Amino acid sequence: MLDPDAIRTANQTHAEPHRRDLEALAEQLHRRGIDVDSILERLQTFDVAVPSWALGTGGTRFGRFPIGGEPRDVYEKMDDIAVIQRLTQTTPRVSLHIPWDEPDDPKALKAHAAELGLGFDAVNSNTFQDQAEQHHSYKFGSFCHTDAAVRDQAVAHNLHVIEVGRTLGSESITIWLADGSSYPGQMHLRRSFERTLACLERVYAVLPEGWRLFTEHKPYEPAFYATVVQDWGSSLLLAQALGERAACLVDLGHHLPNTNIELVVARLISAGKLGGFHFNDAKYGDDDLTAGSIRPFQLFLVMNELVDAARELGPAFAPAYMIDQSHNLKDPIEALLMTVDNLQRAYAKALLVDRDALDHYQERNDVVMAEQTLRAAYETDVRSLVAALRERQGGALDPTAAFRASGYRQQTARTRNRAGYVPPQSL
Ligand code: LRH
Ligand code: MN
Repeated sequence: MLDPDAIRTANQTHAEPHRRDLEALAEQLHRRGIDVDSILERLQTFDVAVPSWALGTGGTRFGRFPIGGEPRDVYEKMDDIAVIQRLTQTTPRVSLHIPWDEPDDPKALKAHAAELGLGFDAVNSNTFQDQAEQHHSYKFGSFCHTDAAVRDQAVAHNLHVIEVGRTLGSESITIWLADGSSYPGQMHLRRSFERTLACLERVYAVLPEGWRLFTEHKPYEPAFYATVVQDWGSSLLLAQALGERAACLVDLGHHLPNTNIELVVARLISAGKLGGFHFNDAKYGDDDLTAGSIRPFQLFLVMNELVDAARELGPAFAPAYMIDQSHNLKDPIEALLMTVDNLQRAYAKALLVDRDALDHYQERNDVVMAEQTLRAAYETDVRSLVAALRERQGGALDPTAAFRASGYRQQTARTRNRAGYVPPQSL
């Protein structure tokens, strides 16, 4: 658990400079006809789910550099996510990957999470790796496989994941398929897609009441010639064929260089098929870096499409916001604290866009004024605004400073490396 005084002490240190920064920003926004409290109210609606697979240090095939005090099981991952929620007040849900973080006792995990004030967002299935006890290999795919026995096994796995999710209180499943080929001629491009749709239809047919199914596209890796669900178009074709409770999940790192991702988001919104996000950032491939760390303007432009759509579509517009990152160099908790702050900032800047003015200039093709209107929001330093929201909700003005001051990582490095650890049993 995080030392309860850590936040209060750290906030005291930052109180005066924060007060002055917020005052200056409020005065500036007031001159622009923007009321800080109304922005804070709307910013408070933004929260994001933390992926269970990002609390331990990640790695690449070239190496992994573990840090002391990493969580040893899904219970300790919940403890770490609760620390992030305590500091940011913006991460009340967890997205679980199965079997990577499959609980022996989902009821016990749900109870443990509830004690920590956490719930569950989308569960994620995994038919991209072979598990020890598995009968059929996914080497040549899962839903697209030429062998019906492999497809049956993959469908059964997804139904199992949904069952675990139901017990945890989750209401959606994200299906990312590594399925594809690495050489021309290896795989029939249309039959593989049709087999994939047929398997998704079998999962969709038994989707519990109120559940949603998200299809996640990715251009390549581990397949290096053709990926069955390669792009947003393929994902949209699947979601439209499945039905109204199917939608497309946009992982920001799953786009070829120079793809206009905010345009992809706008298209999926127009189609009524934007299911959710895996937020992260990338410079080259699916780098899974800290969201907003490489292309903060692109992240702002994505948030701009979301705020614009919410203005029109109202509360019914509720994409699932989730993070999907791998932390090879940073302390995973610090990386996630930075991620949440970057996401809140991008969303806050999007809330500052003068949309009536933007509409006015766009409709009159006043290129300069339209661009300046958007940039004015992006160039606004909203750090004190986001900090004020956290403080107002009992969180930290500066989550990283409070986390470091708390000594939480040193404490887990001491306790989690001690032998004889037994995870909590079901009540
Ligand atoms: C695939 C992906 C997918 C997850 C995995 C951890 O690259 O983005 O969302 O299942 O990462
Ligand atoms: Mn993803």
